[in-house]
Amino acid sequence: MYQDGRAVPEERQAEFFRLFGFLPLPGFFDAGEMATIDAEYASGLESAQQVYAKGAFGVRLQLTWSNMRPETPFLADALEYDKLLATAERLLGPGAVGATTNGNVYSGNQTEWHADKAVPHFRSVKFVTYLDPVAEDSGALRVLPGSHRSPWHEELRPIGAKADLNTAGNPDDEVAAGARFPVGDVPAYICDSRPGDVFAFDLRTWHASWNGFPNRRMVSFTYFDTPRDDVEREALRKVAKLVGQEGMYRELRRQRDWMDEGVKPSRIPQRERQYSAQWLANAEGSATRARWIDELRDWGMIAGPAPQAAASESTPAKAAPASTTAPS
Ligand SMILES: O=C(O)CCC(=O)C(=O)O
Repeated sequence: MYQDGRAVPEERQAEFFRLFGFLPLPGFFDAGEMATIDAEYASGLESAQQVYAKGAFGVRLQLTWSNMRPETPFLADALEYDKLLATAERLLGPGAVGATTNGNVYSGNQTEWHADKAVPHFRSVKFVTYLDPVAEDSGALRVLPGSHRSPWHEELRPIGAKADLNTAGNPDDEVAAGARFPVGDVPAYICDSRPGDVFAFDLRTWHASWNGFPNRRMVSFTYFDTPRDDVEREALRKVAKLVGQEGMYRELRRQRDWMDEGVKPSRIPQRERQYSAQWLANAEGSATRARWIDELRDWGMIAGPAPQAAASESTPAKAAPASTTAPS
């Protein structure tokens, strides 16, 4: 399937993704790519830890950071990487827009059932790759096939632990207990994974993990589909608004966590943004990225100054201050 370094998922697989809301892509990254991803993951985490308080891993003992940073050049450009982009376009359509490239570390022993986004008519794909082997009883992703589709998506709310799916990270709304169904009681597809395997899922698909180990490492790449009509455009704007709101909650948590560690507010490092000035500057003049930046700006994912203005700001490498929200 992945010959000559190019991913060519067949139409049958795209149909599977549309029907079931996820798609296994075994052996997607080769050993060389995984070595690069591993090394950049370490650099990204090291930088992120200078911005996020040590030990303060937020919801689900999870830390997520943007890889649109100079220390992680492969991951920063990965959304334009042939293999990933071709796969995203096959699953969504030729207008797929690269939205986020993130690093994630999980140290809790479970991730409760949730969907990353609950907005109807929002079409997207997130690719995740775990850097360590994970299985059913050791933190493998599990997904509920078909749960990206309404009304099944909405009917599944009782399996989630959160009162409101879109408030993850709000320090005042951590309903971590109280799901009616423990993670393992919900019948699911288990995404057993070895390094190099990738799983694609729609951000509306319900997913979870069980019995994970400390420092479970994962990187993710997310694309949004270009809206085909006003309803889809409105859905995207709503998603962007929610991402902004989640970013605000995450920032509040971050400040609280540093202060819990005894750090004075004036000493708290500048927060990270998803879109670094460097990524927005698009120094190589990629027409694809330029189009994405325009779209992301139009939807409200990128706020603030235009790319040229952002690029000319002097930018401390570790705290990319260009614009918009924290990683999702
Ligand atoms: O690996 C996990 O525990 C959960 C992953 C997840 O929730 C996500 O990728 O959105």
